[in-house]
Amino acid sequence: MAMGETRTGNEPQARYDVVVVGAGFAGLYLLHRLRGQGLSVRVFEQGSGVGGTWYWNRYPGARCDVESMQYSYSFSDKLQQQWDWSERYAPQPEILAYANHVADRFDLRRDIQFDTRVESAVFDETARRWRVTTADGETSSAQFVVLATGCLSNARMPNIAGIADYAGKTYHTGHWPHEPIDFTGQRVGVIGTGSSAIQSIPLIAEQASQLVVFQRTANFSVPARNAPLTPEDRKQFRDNYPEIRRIAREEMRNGIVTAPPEKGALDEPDEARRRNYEGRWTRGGLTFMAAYNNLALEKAANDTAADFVRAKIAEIVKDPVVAKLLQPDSHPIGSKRICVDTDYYATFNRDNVELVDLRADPIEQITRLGVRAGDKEYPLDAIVFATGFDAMTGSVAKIGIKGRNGRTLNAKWAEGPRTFLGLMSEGFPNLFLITGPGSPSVLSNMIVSIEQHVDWIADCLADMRRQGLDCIEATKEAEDNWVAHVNEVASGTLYPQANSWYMGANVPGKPRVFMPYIGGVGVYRQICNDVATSGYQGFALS
Ligand code: N01
Repeated sequence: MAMGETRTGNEPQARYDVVVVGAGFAGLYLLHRLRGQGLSVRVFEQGSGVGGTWYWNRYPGARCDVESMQYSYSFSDKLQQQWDWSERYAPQPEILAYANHVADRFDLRRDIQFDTRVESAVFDETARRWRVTTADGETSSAQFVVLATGCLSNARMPNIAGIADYAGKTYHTGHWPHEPIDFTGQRVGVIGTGSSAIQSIPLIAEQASQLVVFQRTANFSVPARNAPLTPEDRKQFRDNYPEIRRIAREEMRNGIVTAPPEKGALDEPDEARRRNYEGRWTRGGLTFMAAYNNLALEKAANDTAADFVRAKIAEIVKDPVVAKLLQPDSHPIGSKRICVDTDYYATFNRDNVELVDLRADPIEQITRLGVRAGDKEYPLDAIVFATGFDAMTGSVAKIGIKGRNGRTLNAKWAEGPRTFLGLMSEGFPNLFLITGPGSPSVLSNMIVSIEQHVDWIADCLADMRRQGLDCIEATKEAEDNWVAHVNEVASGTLYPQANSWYMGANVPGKPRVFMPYIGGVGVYRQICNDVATSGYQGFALS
């Protein structure tokens, strides 16, 4: 209960200017910004600590696929000058330590309520305030609610018959236990071959006596080439941070600084193109996809990169039958999030690793002993579900959100999420989303997008306060136009060709809509800034 509040009847137990849901990277920075503006803020976090995705995803090998010096906050120069990242790609424990450091450094914990799941948020049209109820029945009243719930935070267990009968241990990569798990001497099955699986499989294979990988769709992965960062590496960034951060925000499509490609893949002779891909493969990392400017746009161009990676897989994996199964053939490269690995494909050369092709032999059921696929039972001591998330909308959908006229957000989004700028949805006044559907979000360096949204929202609340306004809502017209624009931009790319979580295709029954905005973070930032400076065109303020 807030200081000085008393409880009367059906009155909410506490009043805040802003309730924030989630204490991941978005929630932490938002709390810092809003508190700096003198607002009363309460953050509800269902975990027992800060860090969001980095709090939950503790599976072996978990690390960020965006380089540490860029996957970090820019809002505090002292912080970016002082924090020492140890490796090119920081491992999960280090990113979590960084989130904890930020929470302590900016004294954030006193306004965060841990182990508290928000169950509902209901808009009271008379009071023009949100009533927020947590799972333990506590209620609070807030003028604004911000959903900083994360895009990949609702771990998804597949609906496979028999899971409850299984006698061994089960794990989900997105909900990994806090204590270290030792698979030494065990027969382990991993279901799924997305980024989480691709990072954890090589390490699990080193411990397990036998590892069975159940693959439904092969994925493209490029080597991370992770390495320790030297003091010189760090200095190079630190000396140039203002410019590096500016370029990331304003000039890059995905918020990661890299030399922008000038040519299309077919504008070069075969040999030059092969050298380009080879150089990027050797340097490692996500910038492989920045080799040419049309890889996400033209299938023939995309095929050149896909063929290059397929050839690499064939080179690395000794058994040609296994190599063939590992070569993706059902989606353009990059149309599903490309993976970044350390020794993923080479792991299949180990004697203790077996690949099961679920396209030929689908999982029939999970038995007491293990997994049955294609008439064969694989006895297992443990099963790791690396089966992904109900992405972008899943965590929002779990909260009972009711806006004007009692309409729920889930009902409104039944055919797919609808927002203006990914920031607000019409009919839900004073409810903001951070990195929501309709914004660059998961297609970008998340911290760049998080900081942009937090700054925009914080500035908006400050503007409203200055002007004596207390309510903001997206207009239907602006939202309709934005949704049409998001779809139009996506349809000009190869992305919609994949059955990806970007499309909601990994969740049975979820509408197939390309959720993020693919126009690029620079373009998007400019649009958001223009909206704000035009007096919030597309929003109704009162
Ligand atoms: O999840 P995914 P993820 N039977 O959805 C399979 C980020 N991330 O946790 O493709 C059998 O990608 C599914 O098969 P299919 C990153 O943005 C980042 O790995 O649907 N298989 C797929 O192979 C990433 O994209 C980092 O046919 C089933 C897998 O499970 C996102 O998180 C690290 C199945 C799920 O892959 C999600 O990655 C980790 C079933 N019933 C994650 N259901 C880094 O920064 C699902 N699958 C490095």
